Amino acid sequence: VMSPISGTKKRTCYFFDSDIGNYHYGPSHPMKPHRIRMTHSLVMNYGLYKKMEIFRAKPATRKEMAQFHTDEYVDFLSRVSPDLVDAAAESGAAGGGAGGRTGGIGREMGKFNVGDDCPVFDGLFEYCSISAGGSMEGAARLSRDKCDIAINWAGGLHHAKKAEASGFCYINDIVLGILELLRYHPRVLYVDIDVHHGDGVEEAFYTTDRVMTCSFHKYGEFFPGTGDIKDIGHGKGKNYAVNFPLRDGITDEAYKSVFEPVISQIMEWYRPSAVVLQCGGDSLSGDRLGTLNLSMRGHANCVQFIKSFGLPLLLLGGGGYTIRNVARTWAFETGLAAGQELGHEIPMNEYYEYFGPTYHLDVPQSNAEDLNTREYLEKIKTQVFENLRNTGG
Ligand code: TV7
Ligand code: CA
Ligand code: ZN
Repeated sequence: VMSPISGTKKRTCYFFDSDIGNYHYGPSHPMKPHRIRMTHSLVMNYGLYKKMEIFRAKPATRKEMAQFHTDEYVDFLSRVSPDLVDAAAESGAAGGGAGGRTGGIGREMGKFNVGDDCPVFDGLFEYCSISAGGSMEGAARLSRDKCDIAINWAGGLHHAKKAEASGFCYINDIVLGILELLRYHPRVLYVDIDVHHGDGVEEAFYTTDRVMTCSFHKYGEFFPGTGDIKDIGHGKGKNYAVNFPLRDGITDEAYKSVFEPVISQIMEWYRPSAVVLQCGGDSLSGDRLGTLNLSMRGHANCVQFIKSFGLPLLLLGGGGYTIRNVARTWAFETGLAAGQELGHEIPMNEYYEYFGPTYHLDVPQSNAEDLNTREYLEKIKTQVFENLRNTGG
């Protein structure tokens, strides 16, 4: 007997482009698109292709990207290349373009915040097109009722702004996906479990009540520095932005104790007709940049809980810098979406050596101290509830 909500069979569409793993931010850069290819290898070798439809999305065009970004910024991304940057550096134009014979590429890089966190690399624009194409096509298939859950692990690049790159993100595939959903859905809920604040998505919809954004993130001396509990939206959007600031070391149990009640209240009061979940894997225990302490199951519980509401759901990637654990978790979450719990033993696959010495699927919690006291979490939760009550529901 199937339970009416969580047991209902879901039609899952999964987007993957085999080129994605070939893009490199640079040798010491923590962002590794290769982890998406590792995830895909697990997904295939666990046999999940039998449970879902797999697509290679049409790469997003400049025109599609310009539905959110400025033409000028999209143009720049499509033009810039490592060769151009090197040429500018040689002619002395990279620093500010004073003697620029190369069209002031250095000035533009400064203006669009392209440089160290967001470097220019080979194929940058194609990489952006693949990421955004998956989220847009996923959203379109959900809107046309071609599936119940759409997955794009190459998406989730939540820091990108209208005319600026930020925090390893250039094109905001999430905003583009939500804009697609808004063509059919009156209200879209965006939830962000990446350890960083989902600032780009929040900013894009800060003054509208048609999108509610909700980010859980480490707050306090941590990138990007925004996401205070007091930031709740503006104008028509007042009370439609939710921020849950966290301290280091939150565990599965503590995270669940705030995530589930907050999401339940939002569902009850906001009544969205579609949901986008950014599943950044840097909230996992042992992440190279993150400082939280979620196990794979603690992270995946968020996916399971959101799925249980039975709304059209777009699942996206995001951060995640201990790549073996990101691949494990996103594969497991793909299984949850497709209705198959993956077994404990990692199956043989092209990247098997990454998963040693255990060759097990789980990402365990550590014994790190949890600086989120029960009182602290209760206080933040109560304040979030008070803000929500003002939405008039
Ligand atoms: C969604 N943290 C993105 C998260 C973006 C975080 C940052 C780095 C970093 C960049 C590197 C690098 C790094 C070991 C880590 C204030 C700065 C400090 C650049 C060197 N190693 C997501 C962005 C964050 C780049 N940025 O949410 C090249 O860490 O803190 C900052 C800003 C200025 C710039 N410098 C770092 O997960 C996808 N960057 C090594 C090489
Ligand atoms: Ca977040
Ligand atoms: Zn992050």
